[in-house]
Amino acid sequence: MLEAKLVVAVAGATGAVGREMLKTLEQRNFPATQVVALATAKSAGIQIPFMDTEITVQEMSEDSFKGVDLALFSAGGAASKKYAPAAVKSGCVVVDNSSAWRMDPEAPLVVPEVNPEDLDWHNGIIANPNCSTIQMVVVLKPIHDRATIKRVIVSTYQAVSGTGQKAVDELEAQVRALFNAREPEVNVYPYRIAFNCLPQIDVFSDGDYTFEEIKMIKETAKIMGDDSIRVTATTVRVPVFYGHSEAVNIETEDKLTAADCRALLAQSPGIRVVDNPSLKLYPMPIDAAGEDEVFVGRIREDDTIDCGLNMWIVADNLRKGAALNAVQIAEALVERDLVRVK
Ligand code: L14
Repeated sequence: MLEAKLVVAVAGATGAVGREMLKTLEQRNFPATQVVALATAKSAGIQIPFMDTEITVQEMSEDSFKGVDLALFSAGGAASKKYAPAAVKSGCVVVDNSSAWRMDPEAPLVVPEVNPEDLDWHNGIIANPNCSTIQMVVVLKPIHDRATIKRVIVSTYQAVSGTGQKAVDELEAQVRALFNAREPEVNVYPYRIAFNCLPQIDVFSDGDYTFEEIKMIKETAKIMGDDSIRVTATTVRVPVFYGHSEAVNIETEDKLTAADCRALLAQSPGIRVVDNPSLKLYPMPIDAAGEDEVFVGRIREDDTIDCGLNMWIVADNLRKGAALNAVQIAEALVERDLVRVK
């Protein structure tokens, strides 16, 4: 499908998302002639299996991007701020998974099913949205186009893998400790996550909202290209390893019945509708983990307002929520001839 042959770098290659990026490039047969794995000095020398060989992780520096056409970054906000501009200077296009550039007016914030046209005005850095935002806007987009969304109320149930491998390890260790009547260690989150829910993701910010909630609100407006959609959010960490879930209430201008919404979403890109109450079928993180689509179910009309819908949206936060969306952006850049191949 893709003609170009590119030199691709993954910055933050040993992290949970970085590893998923490499896996996704491989699985989707991305047209790379060479893949460079970059990380901090601590991880340099680690071998990562890729295709039928292994690639050796190199320490990232400002010189790492010479000769690289496209870089996928998931090395944290500080590394993105430091190295993405250096990469762009050496002629590289960057798809960045941190929150460093998302609200920068110079950087498009893209979900390919929603706003691929925003790629056209990139200046070298394209931001990959927050995981919870991505899976929500994939579903909001067709509904907005059909019935005009006025307001969204979302509550999230987010997996620990979003925080990284260390949080996956901590949940497992805490469960083991509790089953062995030992005191669980708490390092990653402010409180124990095993058998608990934490109504805090990221730091507290304006108006006592968390930064995760603020990201969902602001990023949705930017991706949808519409400030008139009002969004409010409560983001919650739950003891799930992989897969974020969201309970979403949507108020629209025009009436959309639950049946029409189900039919609309079933034929929209990137969505799998799983919604059959009589068979007890609905999306769950254990089913979405490892999958590419955004799963939607529990679609019902909210009869407390004239035009309202409730639904339940689930996706793999490391795939569509991060690595897959970044690779889909890369594919769209190649298709639109927006990478200057050296
Ligand atoms: O990309 O789950 O803005 O702790 C930061 C918080 C990703 C998820 C981002 C988490 C998020 C992360």
